[in-house]
Amino acid sequence: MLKRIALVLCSITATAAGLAAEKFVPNYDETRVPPYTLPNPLVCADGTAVRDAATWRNQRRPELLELFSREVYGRTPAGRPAKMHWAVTSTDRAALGGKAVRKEVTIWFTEKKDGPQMRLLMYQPVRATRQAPVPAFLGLNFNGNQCVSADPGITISDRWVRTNAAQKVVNNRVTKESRGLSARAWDVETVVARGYATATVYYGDLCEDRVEGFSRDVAPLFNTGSVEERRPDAWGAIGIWAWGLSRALDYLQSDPEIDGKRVAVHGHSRLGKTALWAGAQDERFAMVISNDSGCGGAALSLRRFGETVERINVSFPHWFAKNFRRYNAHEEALPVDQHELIALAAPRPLHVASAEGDPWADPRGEFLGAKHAEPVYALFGKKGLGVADMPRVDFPVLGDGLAYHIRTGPHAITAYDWAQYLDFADRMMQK
Ligand code: GTR
Repeated sequence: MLKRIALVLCSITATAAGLAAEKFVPNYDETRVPPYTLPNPLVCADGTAVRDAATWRNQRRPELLELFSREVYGRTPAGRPAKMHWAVTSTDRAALGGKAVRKEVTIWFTEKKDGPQMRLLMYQPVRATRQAPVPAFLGLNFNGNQCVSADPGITISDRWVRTNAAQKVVNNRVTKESRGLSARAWDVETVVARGYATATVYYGDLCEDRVEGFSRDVAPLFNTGSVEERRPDAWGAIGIWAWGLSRALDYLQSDPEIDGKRVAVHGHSRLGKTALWAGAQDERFAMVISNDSGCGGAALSLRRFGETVERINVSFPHWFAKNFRRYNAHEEALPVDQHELIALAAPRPLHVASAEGDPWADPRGEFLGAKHAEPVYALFGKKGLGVADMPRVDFPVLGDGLAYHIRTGPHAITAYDWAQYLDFADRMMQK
């Protein structure tokens, strides 16, 4: 009997989830965006108006961080584990045909060499030295470090990878043919030629991008529990990935050839959401870049355009805190919206990018996310974007503290996007 009830319950839950997904029709019509009032980043919970940078820093910023931690991404454990350590496992001073230095570093999160760990891959200009350390870009990758360049010297990931025929992933393992398959999205040679190092880690080293990921690597290290059984404010995979970015920064700040005070964190799509959350929490990041991050990233949730809170929580139950599900189809109850996530980077430079062919990520919502962060940048004497409305496609706005562009083409990160990030970084980080 009990078994039968359990079976019936199971099938009801499965049907409910199926129905929720099925009935979801994304809105792509601007005239059907519901009226909304954004939460004001400049009013504290006790009603205090934020009129200066000190009140922002001491009162409002911590409040917003707490709300994003508790209600959206889940709580991040503080600092680095006591026994975390690393080793540079290979260095090639004549990589990419002599144009770059390649390093591989393993970062172990405990004292155990067979415990949770991540592998960082880095290219830096040959001219980077202890005397003249270079700024760097840091981002997670989707398919293993070997995807970012065809360089045969990169160690191939042996980790679980989402099956993706285009990326030559077979049975959740990458093949040798996956070398360099995302090279266009990383543009390593251009970044290095422009005088920056570029560092990356496979996000699956931290938490596999699936519900089962919570049973290995970083999640158990902090007794997170399973996706469904964790505390309502426990972190989700985005939180874990963002934590990994901070641990990668720990290493970069120790590398004498890198200027650890000038490291930009970037990411595409779900990893763009991750970069924003990492940059919001960890003020050591000097610049933040969100490429097509969409819902739960730079796009305003209240617009319900393209992907919505409900849709993302149903499709990816492991990405956010369980608390975030309370706002499924109830965005109006959210105590924060994503412009406040962007504002948490202030006064550090932050660049939001969209693609015209990516309505799912709500380009206008991403623009407005940056636009409505301007009042916080103003507290620091920065103009922000400095434009009243969304710029035309392929007309980037590199402003004062904030930048935005929308380019032609699909959901992706391209050489065009990199060109804008590099120009903005030159202005903001090379001064
Ligand atoms: C989609 C998801 C988006 C975005 C994207 C990606 O399926 O709905 O939120 O993160 O994946 O990461 O490529």
